Amino acid sequence: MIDLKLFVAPNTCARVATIALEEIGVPFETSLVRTAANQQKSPEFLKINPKGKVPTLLIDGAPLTENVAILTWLADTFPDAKLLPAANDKMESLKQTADLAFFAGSVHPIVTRIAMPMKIIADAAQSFEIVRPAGVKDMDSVMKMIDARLEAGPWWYGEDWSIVDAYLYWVWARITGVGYDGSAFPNIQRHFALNKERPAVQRAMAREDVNIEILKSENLFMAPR
Ligand SMILES: N[C@@H](CCC(=O)N[C@@H](CS)C(=O)NCC(=O)O)C(=O)O
Repeated sequence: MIDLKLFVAPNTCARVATIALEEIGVPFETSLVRTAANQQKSPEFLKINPKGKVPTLLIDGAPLTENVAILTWLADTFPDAKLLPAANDKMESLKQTADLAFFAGSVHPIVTRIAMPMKIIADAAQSFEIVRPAGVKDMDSVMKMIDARLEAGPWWYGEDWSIVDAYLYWVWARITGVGYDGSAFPNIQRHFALNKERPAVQRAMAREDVNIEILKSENLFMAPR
């Protein structure tokens, strides 16, 4: 059996890979990275992932980084879990990669501007007054497009759930968790509610809750704001 260890931190995009692993149902361990203590930039962690980011997946001790790569590897290695629809040809497969890359490369940076604006401008007042509203404006256009795509629904690819849906679940939770007004996007709201009902999503969230309690007990929990 493959030994799988996922480096995670609560509320981060590591949730997407955690959901993927829970959907697969394979045994795996999560290792909590204390971002408030900058553990992701510690020499020990940088030896594993020089980019200093979660998620990082150790596969039999060898690290794989980047959500797109981790999710694609999981989908390919555990096809029975149907993390992505079966692709009939290379082009179909590339379009799925494009969907994952869209969330990782285009949507995630806007999430950062909304949920962690102080990463863009350190000055707290300026980050909340300038960076966040600009992020919200850009996110509105993205969500308009996604809401239209989900009109037929219920999932990104129609009838069958995929890991792209977990990506959207994380994005939506992260931005609405800091006050993003999602009322104009009923299809995404419905999508989010459906995701919350999935046992794998609930198990992933339970893992996060355990880690949140650990961080609170160490005074290292940064509540979304
Ligand atoms: N491109 C990476 C982005 C990973 C990333 O930005 N992770 C964030 C959490 S959402 C992180 O580790 N932040 C810690 C830091 O930047 O110090 C991916 O898609 O996996």
